[in-house]
Amino acid sequence: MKLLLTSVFGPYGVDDDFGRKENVMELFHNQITREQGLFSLRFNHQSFGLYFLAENIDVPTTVLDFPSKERFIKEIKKGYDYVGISFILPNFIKARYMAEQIRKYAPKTKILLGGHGTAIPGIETLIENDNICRGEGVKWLRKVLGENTRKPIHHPIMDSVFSKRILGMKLKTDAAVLIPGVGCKNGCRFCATTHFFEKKYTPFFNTGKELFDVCQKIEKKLGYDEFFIMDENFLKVPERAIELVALMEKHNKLYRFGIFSSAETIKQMGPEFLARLGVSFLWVGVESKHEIYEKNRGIDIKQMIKSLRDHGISVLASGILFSEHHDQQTIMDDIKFLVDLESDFVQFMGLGPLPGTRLYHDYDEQGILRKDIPYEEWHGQHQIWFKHPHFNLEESARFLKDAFRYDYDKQGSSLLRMCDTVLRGYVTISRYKDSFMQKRAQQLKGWAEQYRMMLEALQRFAHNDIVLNKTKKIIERYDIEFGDRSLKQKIGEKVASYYAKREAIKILLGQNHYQPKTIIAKYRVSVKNLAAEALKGKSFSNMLDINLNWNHEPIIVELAGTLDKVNARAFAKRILGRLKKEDCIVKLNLNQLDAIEDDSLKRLLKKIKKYNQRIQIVFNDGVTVVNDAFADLPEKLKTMFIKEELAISSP
Ligand code: B12
Ligand code: SF4
Repeated sequence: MKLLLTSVFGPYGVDDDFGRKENVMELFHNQITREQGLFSLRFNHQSFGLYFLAENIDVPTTVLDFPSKERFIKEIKKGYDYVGISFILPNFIKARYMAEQIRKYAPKTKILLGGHGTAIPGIETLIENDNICRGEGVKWLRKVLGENTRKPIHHPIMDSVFSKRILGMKLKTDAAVLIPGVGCKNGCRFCATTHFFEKKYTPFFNTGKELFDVCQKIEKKLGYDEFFIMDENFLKVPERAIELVALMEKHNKLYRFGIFSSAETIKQMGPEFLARLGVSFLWVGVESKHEIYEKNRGIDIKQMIKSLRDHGISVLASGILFSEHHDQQTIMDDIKFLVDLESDFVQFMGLGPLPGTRLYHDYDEQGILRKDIPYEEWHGQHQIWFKHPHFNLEESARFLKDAFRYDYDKQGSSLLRMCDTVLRGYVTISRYKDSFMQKRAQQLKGWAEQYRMMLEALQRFAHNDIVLNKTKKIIERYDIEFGDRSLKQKIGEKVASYYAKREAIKILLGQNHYQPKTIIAKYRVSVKNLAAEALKGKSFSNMLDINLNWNHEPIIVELAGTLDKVNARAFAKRILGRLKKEDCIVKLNLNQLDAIEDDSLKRLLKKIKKYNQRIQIVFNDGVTVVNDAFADLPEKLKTMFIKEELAISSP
């Protein structure tokens, strides 16, 4: 049995038949630092759910993340028993198209749908499918595949981000993702995740010890000591976090974490605990200056954020625009309130009634949902999709953009604010006397020294006087605290400024749109298929696909796609290696080739000719591209072909 798990296809964040330019596949650049120009933090996240599922089932599985349409179609043609598509609401139309392609090119394959998009009303009939997973997927998938649903959970070992760029500099990933569980029991009216997971928390790892073991495993494999915790409300299970800190102290591990947590849990644990835990980044839902949500009742959020930043924790305060209480004046009160909190990051999100939520249900009953707006536009970073008494669609897009711009104009870039936070953290934590906190202080100092190298670029490219003065003050404080910059730092500054300038030019030329690369990961692929992969190697261009029938005598190698000079050379090298090592006979079938570039076939044959006693090359007369290339071959190479119809089964 074979399973393919796939995300929706790209390109992302472009205006086309399947998506919109505002729906960018980058967390910060999409909805946080989007108006911060060259200071916007750029990186991609893998589709974690897919890898998490693949890691926790027994079936041979391929994960295809961020494919192109063509790459996806090529993959499904390999004949999977199941293809699982993970999608969210704004990617509905992509998921529908993909399911149609599966029915067309792989009619025997069963289609599984999963992810938040499955909350769409009537999804059963809107997208071709054989089964739909609404909610937690591991248990569900194990059940569908007839596996033991009670087996322990294995955490995948994977980076938290890739293609990281700051000031246009490509940086190595230095953090892994940690997924302790899904869902949140707080049940906020607008929140898609709490509703999708039935207003409860499903832990994958119940104790601090279990999480600590996962961290150690990841550290051993990847060498990272930093983790991004993908859990909607990590501190909501305080015992787990407390045990984790105790183990870190006991084993002298200075792990650092980025987390999401709600204000009531942060208040309960306090900034000192969070600093001890090593929280370097904290995402909190402030939503509005009015205490509409239980989680924020009676909490002085401004004071809380100040205190967290004083402990070296960069805070992201998230706010909602176009709530019921907003008119053109009160919305400004909320925007100003959020900016005045002085957090490192501010996310403004347009109120979005998403299927499955109480908000959606209420608005549907009131008849104010704009169901005429296609789902591609239901993403929260452009226009609203409901009738608001005080904002029309164009106004909603304008207010949202202006809110981000206002934050940037008043507070400068988030990068600048992070420079401030690490320094403040170092100063505060240094005052703690116990040895663990002393080590934390040294860790912050190390980070501050790194951040310091960006200050010159931040000053040079400051976009207004407020920000320029703010930057100068931060530079002065760094100078007072750490004295002169080292030679290494001075060189680092120049490098950062050079890249920043380059990035500024790229932005002017509109060349700063980046797409995530396609990622293919294989799980439990059989020895036979692994051998095929080894033979194929990593150097081949994506255009050539090789299928191998290892159990056949002779061994059958089927080439599909496009043969070009580069992959022909690489393939020849591999096959020669095999023939040299093993006394085998290889039958090379060219029937599936769509194109043969220039004289690449001639080059391939010349290279492998010395084994012509053990190589048989076949193709059917009807295959025009091969026929044409064959006709151009010198006579002595033509003798390598055998005239025979082949019934070949691919692995
Ligand atoms: C990481 C993330 C991203 C990454 C995407 C990475 C990627 N490669 O896709 C980034 C930052 C780029 C992103 C962008 C956006 N995101 Co986002 N994102 C998340 C986030 C924070 C975590 C997702 C995650 O990995 N969770 C952990 C895994 C384990 O959980 P999971 O994905 O839900 O998977 C589980 C189940 O759903 C199920 N499952 C999932 N897929 C499948 C498939 C099959 C076959 C099966 C059987 C089961 C299954 O099994 C898994 C294990 O239980 C969620 C919020 C959240 N905490 O879940 C929002 C969330 C998914 N995003 C959301 C949205 C709306 C967006 C954006 C439109 C931006 C925005 N306005 O918020 C853009 C869209 C970008 C685009 N062009 O597509 C919404 C989706 C709402 C909805 N109803 O569809 C969420 C829920 C946040 C929210 N607003 O509430 N996002
Ligand atoms: S606290 Fe956060 S994650 Fe939990 S329900 Fe509310 S908005 Fe959602």
